[in-house]
Amino acid sequence: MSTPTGDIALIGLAVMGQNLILNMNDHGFNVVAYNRTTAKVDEFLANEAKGTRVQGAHSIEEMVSKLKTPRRVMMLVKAGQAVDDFIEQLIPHLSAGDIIIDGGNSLYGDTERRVKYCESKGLLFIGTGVSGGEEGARRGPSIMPGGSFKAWDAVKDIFQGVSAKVDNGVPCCDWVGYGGAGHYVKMIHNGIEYGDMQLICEAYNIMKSGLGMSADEMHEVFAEWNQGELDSFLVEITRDILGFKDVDGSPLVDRILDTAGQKGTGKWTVIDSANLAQPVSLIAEAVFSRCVSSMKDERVKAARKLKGPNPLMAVAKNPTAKKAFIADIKSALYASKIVSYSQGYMLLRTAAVEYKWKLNYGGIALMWRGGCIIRSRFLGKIKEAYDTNPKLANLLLDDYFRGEIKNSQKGWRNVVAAAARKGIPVPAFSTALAFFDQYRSASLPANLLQAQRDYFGAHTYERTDKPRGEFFHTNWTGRGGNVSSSTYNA
Ligand code: NBP
Repeated sequence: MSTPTGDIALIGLAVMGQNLILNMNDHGFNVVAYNRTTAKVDEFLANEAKGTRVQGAHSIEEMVSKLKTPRRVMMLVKAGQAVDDFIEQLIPHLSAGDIIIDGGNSLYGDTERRVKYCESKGLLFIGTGVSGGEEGARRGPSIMPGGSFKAWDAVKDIFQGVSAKVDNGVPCCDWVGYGGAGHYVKMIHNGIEYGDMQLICEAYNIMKSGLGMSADEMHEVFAEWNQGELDSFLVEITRDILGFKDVDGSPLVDRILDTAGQKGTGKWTVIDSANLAQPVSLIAEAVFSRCVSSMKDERVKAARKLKGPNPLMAVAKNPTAKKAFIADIKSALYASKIVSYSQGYMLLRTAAVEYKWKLNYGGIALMWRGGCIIRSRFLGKIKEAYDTNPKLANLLLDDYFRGEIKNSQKGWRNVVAAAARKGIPVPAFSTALAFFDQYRSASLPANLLQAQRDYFGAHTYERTDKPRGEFFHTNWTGRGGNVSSSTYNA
């Protein structure tokens, strides 16, 4: 048998797998390609991979036999059972110290389990987020690896080599942490992506419904926004989408049905935020907004029966006032985005404590700065904030972001108020503002809430005139007993 020459094997020849293989090949790595449906291996070798050094394999055994040791096998397949099935198929062919890598969008809890399982078999396991879609995989994605730390040295050159680079060559890839940490960070990335997309859609909707603007006019606005602090991949593609014409020359965006799909990572972020008691309200609104959008038939029926104000705003007719209002929309988008990232980082910090990960928050911002869907200039500022103060309790308290919110606040409030008056839904702008106002409130109406809980369920309360940790119960009606409920938070 000839000496193995493969640096890494990649299972899964769909859009991500094929492009990542070609990217690895460009960087000098010898990749062995395999797919469940093996006909795709032959198609790939005969077409996209023609003329490269990529090798094909038609069975797991053949694939493994072509790899140098320690063997590195990466999967880019549908998350879930397919990953577990491949692990089972791989185990009999691998030896101690070999590395299995899952680059799909797996749930972090599954990755935690797989790390432990593979380590119990003497193998190493990495669960890594790979973001950037087709273009990222081909030209340089953001890569967020976690799992068995012992495997990092053996994959670092490949991962950092093929990843996106920022600031003259800094890779958007670094070790995240043990167990499911890499996939967790990717999940938060996707949740934030949901939030960013929803915020942009709300800005678009106010311009369209409230100001009566055409796709071409909005194309100009997004082009301008992309020059400043909102400079980001998602604002850039929104600019291009709004300028894109259908075959008859009209904007294609106006012909696209308003029902959004989702594949789960936003929902997982929200579920975990609820489990960890972290108010990630903006991502939650983004997930629920997709749910409402998908109720198209019901909405069409409701639109005939439930009437609200005419959405067209008076400022739409006055060019100076319109321009000023567009600037306010930009402020609302920017301030809400700051809140969304603050909430995402709150969840990351709590998860790090709960799941015992040592996360580098500035490093995470750096990984997201290039290659991935939420890449932006803004993330450079987040990195600076955490580099200056790695223990920063909340991004909103950082001097730079505090200043930015201060400057944006008037416009932000104006937009939320105007949208409410005109019946234009802005769930993400409004929840961001509500959170901001709650977070900066030294006192909230939860005193009344505690009284209500104690009234009907004897759940007890603490008093402002007594030390924290002392709990009281009042017999509010004179009919209740003196027994109180236990005090705990679920
Ligand atoms: P898909 O998510 O569409 O998965 C296609 C691959 O999964 C094919 O190789 C297919 O094999 C294999 N597969 C399926 Br489907 N069911 C299988 C099963 N039961 N057993 C074994 N193999 C199975 O591909 P993708 O869009 O390239 O994404 C790959 C991974 O990367 C996913 O986890 C995805 O969530 C993640 N991701 C995707 C993107 C993106 O923009 N598309 C971005 C970032 C991350 P077959 O050819 O035999 O059907």
